[in-house]
Amino acid sequence: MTTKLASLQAWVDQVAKHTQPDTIYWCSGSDDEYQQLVRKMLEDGTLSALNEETHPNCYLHLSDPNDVARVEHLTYVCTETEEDAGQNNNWMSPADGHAKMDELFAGCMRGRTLYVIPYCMGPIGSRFSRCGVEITDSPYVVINMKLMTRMGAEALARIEKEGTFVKGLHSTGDLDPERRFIMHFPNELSIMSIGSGYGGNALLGKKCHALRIASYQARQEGWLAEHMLIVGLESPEGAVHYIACAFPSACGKTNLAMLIPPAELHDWKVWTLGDDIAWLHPDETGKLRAINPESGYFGVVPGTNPKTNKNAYDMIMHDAIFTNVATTDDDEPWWEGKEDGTPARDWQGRDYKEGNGPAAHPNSRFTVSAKNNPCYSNLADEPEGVPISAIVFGGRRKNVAPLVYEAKSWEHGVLVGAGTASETTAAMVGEVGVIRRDPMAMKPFCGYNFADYWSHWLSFKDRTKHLPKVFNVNWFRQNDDGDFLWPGFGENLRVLQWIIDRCEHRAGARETAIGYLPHPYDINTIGLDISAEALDELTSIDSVQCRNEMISLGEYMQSYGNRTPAELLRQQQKVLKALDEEIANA
Ligand code: OXD
Ligand code: MN
Repeated sequence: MTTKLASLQAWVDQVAKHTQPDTIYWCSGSDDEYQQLVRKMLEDGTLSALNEETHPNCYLHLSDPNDVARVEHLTYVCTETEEDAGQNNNWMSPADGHAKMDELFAGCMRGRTLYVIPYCMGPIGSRFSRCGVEITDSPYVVINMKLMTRMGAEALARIEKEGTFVKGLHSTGDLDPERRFIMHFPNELSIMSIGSGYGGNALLGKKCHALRIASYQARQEGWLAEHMLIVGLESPEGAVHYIACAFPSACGKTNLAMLIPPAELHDWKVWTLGDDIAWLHPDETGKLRAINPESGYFGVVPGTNPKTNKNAYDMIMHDAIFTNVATTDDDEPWWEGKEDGTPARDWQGRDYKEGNGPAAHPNSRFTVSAKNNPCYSNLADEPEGVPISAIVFGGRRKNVAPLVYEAKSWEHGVLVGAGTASETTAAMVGEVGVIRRDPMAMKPFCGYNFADYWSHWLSFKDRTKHLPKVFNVNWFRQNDDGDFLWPGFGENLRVLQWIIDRCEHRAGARETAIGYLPHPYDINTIGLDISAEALDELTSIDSVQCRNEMISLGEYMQSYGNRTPAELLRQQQKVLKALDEEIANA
């Protein structure tokens, strides 16, 4: 396979000339090709086979120990001016970015195969989908891309018809963190990544294309590319609502997207559309429609068990790639929180010893096709996507944020999104558990200046008639003893039920300075073991804490200078004033 698209052929030729691979291979995306690559990697040790009886067609990849997470400090957005990238991104001029990357890529594929991967983000036939081509020297990337995207011949046919595509060039290089960079050139629709074989740094369709480049394109074209799961909730009466939720990395998006209703809500059905990324477009009827650009899941493994996420647990029992998990004596994958089996070898392939830290890396991952998911929505391949009833923001917060609240308007909802902050997790290199601002859960992923991004969000007020309602949730609130107040997981459906009922104008709430909060009795707690005190705490706010939070959010937004939309600052002042009144009247 090659291509009849001259611009694509010319780019592949030029990259090959520069990187000097031994061979060039155009990926067809076929199952045979996947199997052949797996066989090759089993032979050279890139993969090892897991227990064929308990985990058919499952493989383990152990990455270099210093290449286990996204590297935000080495990730750049190369716009013409530094202001266009914003302080939310590392910036380099396009000329400097190219010079640096050209030097690093020179001859880097010697002795290796250059794989050309045409892919489509979103259903092949959807007007909302966008295509790209990733060139990589990693067969591990190829097999992951096969599960995560619509990859191969069909995508190539669309690319040849359209004539445009995002160019993604990747090489694992020598895995030296000193020579590791992930650069984005949004004006050229191109990405260059070297020195890492890890997921978000190397599977360029995901964070690099579907979020950073796509968010940039979405602003130009009038849509939104967001770090959101999409889930369909079908009530016992058969009404289905689709909601899109933006939570920072490793805060439970995959679990929520595959939620299993608790016994008392067994007559609800939950359908997964996506677990990480949503592309939202206003449609002709004034609604916001969402597609999931991905076709698989690259999820955090630790903590997955039949109680926390039975759907995920079942779907990774076959045809899955595991990265950086531990293994048992009989080659089953093992991770902290699996609650079955004992580790024999850790994520570095060493004999497991307690003093050596966790057996599975905290950011160990599974890759599976979405088709493995028992609650995969049959609308996930629908070209027109699904209409969104509610947008939900959330983070991991010990205090301040209540269990759930509803924004008072779209503009206020944008402020709520901009105020998202969360304790950091192992998904990125750096300290875990410190609070950081993560507006709309897009801090690592917005391909341009956040201030312009907030203006873009606000502009939807005039773009479409029936905007979704906006909510905020926090499953992670703790009491003074450090115990979680809310059980989370499947029980979160009770909160989603309130959200849907608010959309249907049939649930109660009380107005507070920060938004509409449920009364404790507005949350369905039938059969739930929760104390009245816990529920009271979850459904109330500490106005002084909220005031401090609002002040710090104001300072943060103002640090973006005069690009920060005045409307957002007006919304912040409004909430602050209402909090002042609440405090004065207390
Ligand atoms: C992810 C992330 O891998 O957000 O999805 O880090
Ligand atoms: Mn993510």
